[in-house]
Amino acid sequence: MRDEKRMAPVERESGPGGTSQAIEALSTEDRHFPPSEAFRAQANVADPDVYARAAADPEGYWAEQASQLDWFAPWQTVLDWQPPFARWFDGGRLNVAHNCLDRHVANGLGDKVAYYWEGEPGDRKVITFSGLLDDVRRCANALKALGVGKGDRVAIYLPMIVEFPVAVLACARIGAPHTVVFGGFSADSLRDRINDAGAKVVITADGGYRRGKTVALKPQVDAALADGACPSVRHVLVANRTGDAVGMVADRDVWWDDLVPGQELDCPAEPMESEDLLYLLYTSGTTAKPKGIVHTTGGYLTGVASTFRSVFDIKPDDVYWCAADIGWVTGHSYIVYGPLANGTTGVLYEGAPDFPDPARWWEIVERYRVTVLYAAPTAIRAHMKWGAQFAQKHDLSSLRLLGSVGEPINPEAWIWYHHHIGGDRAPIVDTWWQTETGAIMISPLPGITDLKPGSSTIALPGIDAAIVDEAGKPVGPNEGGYLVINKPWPSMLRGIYGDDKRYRETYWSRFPGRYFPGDGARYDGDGYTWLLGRVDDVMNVSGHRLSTTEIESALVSHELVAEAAVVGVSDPISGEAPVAFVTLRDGSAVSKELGETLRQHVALKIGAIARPKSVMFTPDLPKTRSGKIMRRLLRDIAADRPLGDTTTLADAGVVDLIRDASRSGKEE
Ligand code: 7RM
Repeated sequence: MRDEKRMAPVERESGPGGTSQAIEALSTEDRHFPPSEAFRAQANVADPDVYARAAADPEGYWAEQASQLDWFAPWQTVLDWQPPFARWFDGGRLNVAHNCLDRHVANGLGDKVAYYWEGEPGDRKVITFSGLLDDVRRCANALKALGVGKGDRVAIYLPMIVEFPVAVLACARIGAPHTVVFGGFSADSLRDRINDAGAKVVITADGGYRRGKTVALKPQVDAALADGACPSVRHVLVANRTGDAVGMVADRDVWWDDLVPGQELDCPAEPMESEDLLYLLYTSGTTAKPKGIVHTTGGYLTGVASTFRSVFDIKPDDVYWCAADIGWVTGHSYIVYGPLANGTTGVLYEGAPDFPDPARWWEIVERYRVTVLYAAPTAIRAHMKWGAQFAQKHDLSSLRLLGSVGEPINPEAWIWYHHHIGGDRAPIVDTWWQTETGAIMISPLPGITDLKPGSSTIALPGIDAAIVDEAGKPVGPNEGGYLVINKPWPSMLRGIYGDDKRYRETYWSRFPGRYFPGDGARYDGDGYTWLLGRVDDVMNVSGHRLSTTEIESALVSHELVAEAAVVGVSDPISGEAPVAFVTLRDGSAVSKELGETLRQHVALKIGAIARPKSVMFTPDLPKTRSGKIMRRLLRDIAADRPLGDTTTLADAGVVDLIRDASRSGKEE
């Protein structure tokens, strides 16, 4: 189970309240940050006309983007749309690894750095485009030697080491779809994903490093495969990372270092159909079975390559760092495929942001002169909590653009990021998208869009988004509703692996013919998009709609608060009431008075209706391994219900701490 945010929206009992009612909690955020003249003058996309041009002819716009890739054979049709099934660039043939590597090497970029890699213990590697291409060819030949052919699925369960992008690209090179399982997932989750995908080979490592310790991976694979639980798996390829002793099963397991380095370099890239499967990536729903999100070749690469260029304003000498893990879609699209398709130099970092101390990220930015940094709000808030002094010790003047992804970024974190990291100079692109969308959908274009802290601004060119009520009618400004996407786009999911029925029901049944991502949103008077969280995170208090996000934002705007999560609990009078979980900044003391102060603070910022019923102080918040706050769990704690599945907790101990705090009556 990944995340409460992945709950199938159709399973919600009631909508986000009367959508005709104006949202009670209007943001008071009205700061504007227009692009500087200097930024605008050099931006990749600077002509606002691009939106109108793309809207007038979306297929033409996307065909233009696709034509920037290298195709072995041209497509015959741009789009074949049999709702809800899309085919993009049918008839076209291409190879993703060829586009990410071979064509750059052929264009004289072989010696350009593809990745600066840094292990947590401090070991470093520099890998060029031609070096990466050679490694990918050898790994691809090793996979062939293990019996993997075109169409066979390969599971990848690796730490953030160079072998990770190598393995992913080797699969793409030979047309073997990968299914990456984040290294923090349990053996049980790994087994379910391997079986659903029917993977023939598993690529793993002995282990990886996290906060100064090794984390075992191969033993988890052994546990997943034990007692013949994964009958499709023939071999396990094991990268050498920690040197920790692991058992190797005869005839099944083989060390990377024994098999890969000795392979031939000759390995032509397989010409793939545009709609051939590139990868599966599993994401949880409300039912126990995770959904295998299907991404194909031509449209996906078009989407990630194009948005990477426009949103991050990427230039040939940029050094780009996405501080995510390749195990999540952010890493697939914006560590591997989007950057490499553009021939961009990237940074890969293996470990924790606070090892050996909270200056680690800023040291990395300074060492490699990182120009573009893409991170999650939860990480930004962690840095806020640790304090700006760690960033101040380092030269961050190379940074010219910052990105945010994964959840709404509260204005306080936005301003902190902008000031302390971006030196009040670097624009912030707040990018809304999902595993299912494949690529960024709603985001500023940094040379065009005025920024507002906390708003992901407007849908990108070629993306037709709307906010509608229960009946599918567009809502007016400042009336919350459901975010929908009206037209197909190239990087959209093609389905849920092996489950067309669930695909139709989850995404296409609530608003027939339109894609429903499960998020609530509102437009402000300027037509800017404010994401309100998953529709199941929106509360209905006395018939008024309240966004957990806005209450959290209000709490975090208090100087003593580091992080806050708000959930709705049922209340006999108001229907639902907000309950807040609050982590204080280091050194702040918990008191009953402070709880009252924070309740008042929210009332002051948003309105009395939003005042939390109670405030519970916690040393930490329960997060999924991808860093999203588990509001479902908090809701259970708040209602003192038995806990659900906690396997995606970053630290299962946090739950006990919170529970203890709750039971000992520390809450207000
Ligand atoms: C990329 C990723 C998707 C869900 C999505 C939203 C939330 C992501 C933002 C955001 C507000 C953002 N994929 N979300 N980005 N909400 N502003 N910029 O996170 O599949 O893991 O999650 O995350 O609720 O539906 S994901």
